[in-house]
Amino acid sequence: MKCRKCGVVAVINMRQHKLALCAEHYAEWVPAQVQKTIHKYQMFTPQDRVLIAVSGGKDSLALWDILLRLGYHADGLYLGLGIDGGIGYSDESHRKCETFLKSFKASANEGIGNSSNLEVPTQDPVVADSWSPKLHTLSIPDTYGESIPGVAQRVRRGRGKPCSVCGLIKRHEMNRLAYELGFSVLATGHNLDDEAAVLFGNTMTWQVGYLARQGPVLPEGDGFARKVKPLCRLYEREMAAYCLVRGIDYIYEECPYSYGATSIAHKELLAELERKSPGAKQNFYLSFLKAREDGFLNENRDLSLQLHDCQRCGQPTTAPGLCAFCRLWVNVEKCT
Ligand code: Q46
Ligand code: ZN
Ligand code: ZN
Repeated sequence: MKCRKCGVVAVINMRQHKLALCAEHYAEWVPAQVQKTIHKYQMFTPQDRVLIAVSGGKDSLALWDILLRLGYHADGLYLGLGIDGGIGYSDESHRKCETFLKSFKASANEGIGNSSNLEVPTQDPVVADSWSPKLHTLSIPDTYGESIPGVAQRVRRGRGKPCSVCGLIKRHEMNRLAYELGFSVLATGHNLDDEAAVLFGNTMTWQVGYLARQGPVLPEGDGFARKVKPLCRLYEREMAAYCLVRGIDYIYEECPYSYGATSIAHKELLAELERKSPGAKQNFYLSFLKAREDGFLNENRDLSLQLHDCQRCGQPTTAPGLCAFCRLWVNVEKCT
């Protein structure tokens, strides 16, 4: 298989695009696709400060690399969850984020990586000169006195499987930190496989509320940063290939609690469909977005939700009193 652009040996063949590319052209094609997504869904502009939730995995580190190469002001946010799983999972994933930033800065100083062929958006020159990316780190056990698996052990919500409390805590803390650190946008590395699997799950049970909120952009609201998913049109394998061609070292191990998740079963089903019919996943997700845009879910309905300020942390919540995050910690304190 040869690169469509230059004819040398291709490193990836994307059957859904009928496109094969060599390493060099692939490393340029991916940021160009991401830039198109950012533009199409009006995610952010070069004037925005973007906070990326980085986990040390391939998607979030690839996203950080791409946004920096495109010239955006993007910092990383790492949340230490206190997960060991016999492999020192949290420590190792934190190290991968630190190593990424160090090597990105080193190669940027040597002028590697910021390909002149990339369409770099115009920046505010004052900010561009003085700005340099940072990794913000917050450890949940150090801040709140308990790790995620520890919280899950104590409260009924997460017994045996910490993902539910983990999701709740991560959402709350990412939102809080984006706000406190003055970022207008919070970006996550969800790829098309993730989004298609979530869509599949929500469709199986017709979760209309979730479907109405599932999209590449969740607009900002009172006390909520705008949330965006710039990789939502790229396949998971494409992100792995991007890390490979860019030399990004990421944590290969999944979180030890991810095994057996329903979303993994849904991913396997969709992968089977994709094998038989290249582009099936992409069609499923992008047609949904189109239908949503056309008003199929009457999106505005949910936006009129009445929000209250949580009495403890001040973040918006749908019920008066405490938000789910604060109720969780009150329960943990009760069980101490
Ligand atoms: S980190 Fe947390 Fe995931 Fe691990 S405990 Fe579950 S939700 S699987 S993205
Ligand atoms: Zn090529
Ligand atoms: Zn609260």
